[in-house]
Amino acid sequence: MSKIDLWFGEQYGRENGRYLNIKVDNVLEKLQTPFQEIYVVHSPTFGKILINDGVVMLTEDDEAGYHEMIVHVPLCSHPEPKEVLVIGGGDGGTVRELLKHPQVSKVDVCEIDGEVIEVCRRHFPNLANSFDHKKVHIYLEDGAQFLISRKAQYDIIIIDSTDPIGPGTTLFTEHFYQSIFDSLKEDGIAVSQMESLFWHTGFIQDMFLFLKKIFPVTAYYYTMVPTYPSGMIGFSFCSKKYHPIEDFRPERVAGLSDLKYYHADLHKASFVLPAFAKNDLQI
Ligand code: SPD
Repeated sequence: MSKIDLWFGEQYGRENGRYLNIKVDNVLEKLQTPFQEIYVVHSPTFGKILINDGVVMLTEDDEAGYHEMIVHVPLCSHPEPKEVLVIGGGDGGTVRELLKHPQVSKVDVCEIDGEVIEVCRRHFPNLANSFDHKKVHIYLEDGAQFLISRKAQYDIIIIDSTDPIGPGTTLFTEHFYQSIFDSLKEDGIAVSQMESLFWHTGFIQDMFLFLKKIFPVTAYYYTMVPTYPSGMIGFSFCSKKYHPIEDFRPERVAGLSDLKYYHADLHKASFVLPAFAKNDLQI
């Protein structure tokens, strides 16, 4: 038994000294790609963990709450979600959930860092095996560049990105969301990870100032992920036509297999915000 205690702590300047410590019993892989530093470690509590540039991307134990909610909420709000684009999502968790919807005929994945996909194939086959499905097409490109030549092509776009720091910052700009709008069909829906209601309130408010200018329907919903900052993470729901509650199709949920987190009541409940957010954020 080692006398050395190894702990990982996510240090993230904007959070003013708060961070979660996770006990680690094995470092399984470390590599530096042209885009980021990637670690895969093992935790006795959370199983394998993917860490990009010091930020927890997923753990085996709690990834379902994130991937099920970033996928099933928009897909169960759209009458015919056939053609889907994922920007980021190199671990495969979002694609795994998309493939549970029989209506989906094509999944394009635009991931800037192909090494993420390879690392996840080695360590997270439960997620990354989804890339082998015949409906899935992988493009190793910058998301903003990829959108330029794809106008009005997608029913759903999911931005499964890292945090708005470093290279990720371009995925949280007004210009980028205008491109997302242009690449959606006339009734398309876009969903993106949108940080913590508790720790990033100013950031979320700033984002919604321009999201509301671009999209006729906008909303914020959230999920619980114990290993993300503050234990939760939210999503922006941006739509050209469909409303996430009024157009929700609960009958779809019964057809989804192996759900750990998402269900029909939770779909609706996830849009109900605490008083401080409802009153102050005006989102
Ligand atoms: N603060 C961490 C946010 C990470 C969001 N993306 C995770 C990618 C999982 N597919």
